[in-house]
Amino acid sequence: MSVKFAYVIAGSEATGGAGLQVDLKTFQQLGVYGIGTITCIVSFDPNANWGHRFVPVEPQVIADQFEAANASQDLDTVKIGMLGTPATIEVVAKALASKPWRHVVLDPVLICKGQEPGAALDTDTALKEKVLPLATVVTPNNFETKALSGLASLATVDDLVEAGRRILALGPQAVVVKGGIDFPGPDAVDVLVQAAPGGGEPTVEVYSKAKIGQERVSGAGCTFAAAITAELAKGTALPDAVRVAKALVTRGIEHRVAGHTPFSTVWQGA
Ligand code: PXL
Repeated sequence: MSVKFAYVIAGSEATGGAGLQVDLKTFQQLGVYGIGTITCIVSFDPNANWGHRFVPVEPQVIADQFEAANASQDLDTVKIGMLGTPATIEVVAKALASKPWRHVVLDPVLICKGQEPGAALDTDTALKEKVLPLATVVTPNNFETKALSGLASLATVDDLVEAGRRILALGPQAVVVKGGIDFPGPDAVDVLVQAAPGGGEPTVEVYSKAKIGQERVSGAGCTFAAAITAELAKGTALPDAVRVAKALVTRGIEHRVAGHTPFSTVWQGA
């Protein structure tokens, strides 16, 4: 049996509960060989309310990692996680455009606590213009969905679908809108909106599972997008990849791990 590879370009998160560490754990859990490129280093500060300390990796060092990773294996499935600065987005967009991909899964991590609001806006604009159009799948959370779609309220499944259609118009081939904990009602609802191959009406699929608790669990979004990436790397069709990812995240939240942090984190090994 031949080994399947999944590649991730994302930030390191020092407690191991989010970012690249979680992506690689998820890849392993789903039986694919993970290769990662680090874009930035986030070290929460236990002496400052666990706020983000953020250090970007030099653009040339990101380009070097990309070169090493892609020379070592024929990678065709990549997840993009936290990028963090316009300079990072520039180098990653250029690297992505340098070769064809079967799948580019974009987790559009927009706001990171601890970043300057002005810098964050530049970063959001650059992500929207330079990386979003390269994505075959984008997985915005509730907040990111509002930011990308311009919809102020996500109160119904129809709102999630409409937001997905609007984000589709920005260039990706498919959108998984995650309602998450902020979506009204007892269920965690995700909606897959996929462009039709011939340019007709987009297809829509709704995934719903009962919410587990009312607290945000760190690493859930990273795990979800990484699981979709791992499944796509294995050749699973997107609607089934989303189903597998949702089941894995649900199980990971049920078996979440507490620490000295104010939030618990997903356990990929459940
Ligand atoms: O969960 C979003 C996220 C992604 N990537 C990195 C992070 C975080 C949140 O803390 O630190 C590196």
